[in-house]
Amino acid sequence: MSHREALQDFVRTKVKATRVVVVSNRQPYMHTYEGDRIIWRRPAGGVVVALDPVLRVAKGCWVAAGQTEADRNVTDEDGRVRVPPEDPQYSLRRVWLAKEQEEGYYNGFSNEVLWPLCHTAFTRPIFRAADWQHYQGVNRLFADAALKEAGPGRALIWTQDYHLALCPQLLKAARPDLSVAHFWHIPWPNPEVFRICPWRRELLEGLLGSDLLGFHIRYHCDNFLATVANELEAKIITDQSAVQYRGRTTLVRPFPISIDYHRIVQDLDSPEVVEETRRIERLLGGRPEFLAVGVDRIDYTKGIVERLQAIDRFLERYPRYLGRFVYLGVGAPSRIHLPAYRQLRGEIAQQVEEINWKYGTETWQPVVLFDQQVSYPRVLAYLAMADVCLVTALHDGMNLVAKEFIATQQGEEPGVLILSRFTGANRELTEALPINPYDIEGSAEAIRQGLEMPREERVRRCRWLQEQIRDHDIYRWALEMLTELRRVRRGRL
Ligand code: GDG
Repeated sequence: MSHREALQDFVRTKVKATRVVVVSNRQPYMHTYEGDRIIWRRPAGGVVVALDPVLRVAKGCWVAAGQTEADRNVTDEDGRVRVPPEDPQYSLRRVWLAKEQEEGYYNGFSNEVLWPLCHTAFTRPIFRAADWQHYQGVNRLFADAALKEAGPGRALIWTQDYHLALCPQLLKAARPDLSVAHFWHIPWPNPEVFRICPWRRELLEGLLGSDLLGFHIRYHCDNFLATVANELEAKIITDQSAVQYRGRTTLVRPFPISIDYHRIVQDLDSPEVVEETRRIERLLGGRPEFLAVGVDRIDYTKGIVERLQAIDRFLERYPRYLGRFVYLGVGAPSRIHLPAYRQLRGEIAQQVEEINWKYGTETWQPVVLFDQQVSYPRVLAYLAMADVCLVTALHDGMNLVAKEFIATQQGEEPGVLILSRFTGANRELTEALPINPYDIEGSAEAIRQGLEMPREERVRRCRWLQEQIRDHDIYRWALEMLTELRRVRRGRL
């Protein structure tokens, strides 16, 4: 039985008497206008891939923020619409946020406080009392919508990420009988860092409303437990990795998130990916002799500046690659309203220009950068073509691109993954070439080593990594979380 079937089987047999509600900031389906016609799409992302099949089987509900006018126009007066639109199986309940709520809760508190606070990337959080007020208010909105959807009987509410840290506690306070799980998709910092947050106690208490709290790796769990020990009068049960606080117990466990490995392998042969591959080759004027690829949201945690510095150093140190090596970078712009992100985009553009000016010729540019969102088939095409994939994050909860790259390397000449030690993925993907992205010389050397690695070694490492990811795919992640939740709830899910 595949992990996907095992997950569906678990939901069908073990969760059958329970209403399942998933809560996340980002919605699994989005509607938009194309002319006067309403079309829909499924935003890319691991969580949607894993939880959509759970809800399809459970016939549950997903609560998320609506975004567009079309989103509003397809929903009923409670904000509900049946999805997937082509074959309705469960409801999506959209929560509507006013402009200033979005500004304070999303841009402000989530992305200018929690994001920099939890990533060691040396960007200072900006604490504003007004953003905190909005964060609290919006978390209440999500929790209220989830409670309505839970109905009066047995229910499991699965909340996601750093946008919704207060939800678990709000849910439990209203309904102590609910099963509540929360997954935190980014790192958890050490207590020294977290203690600068003026609202640290409230955030911790919010998360401790969960029965089960998941992080990607053990290290983040340990940091969380140490933070709780420092900040709250709570009992830490170390051997069970649990916290007892105000008469409740929260289990804290690692669940490394992953990808839909089989689907990626299958999609590689689709006409869309084949067409995109041709298009990219045309754009580059043929396939370069040595191709390095990077795919990221443009974010200061992804180490894009450091990656470009390493490429510069690599070309300086190994001039034999001049005219033969190309770095193709795809950077989807994100959080563009925030000054730190606008500044980063400018910095990257300038760096690319300098490198191309320094080494480029009339017929060859070493760096080609697309700073726009591209389609999923295009991402697969880029990754599949690469001789090396550069994942240089300064700090990353997991990093799915690393896993996606490995899944795309199905041919007889697999490429090499260069992977930052500061990603969660580094713990599992031990046959990648590890780097410290701050060490520019070391990264430049890793690029050379990756490009010159003998075929036999590339094949051995890649097949090992593929087996690892195939065995630990996104469905297993969801199944393990549900199984653990059922265990802590003593079978009462
Ligand atoms: C957070 C945590 C954790 C990127 N550009 C395009 C595009 N992508 C896709 C990638 C990948 C996803 O977006 C990015 O996932 P990552 O895991 O690499 O990074 P974050 O967005 O920071 O995600 C992270 C993750 O949550 C899950 O828990 O791993 O640590 O920070 O799937 O392929 N997809 C498309 N066009 C693009 O231009 N279609």
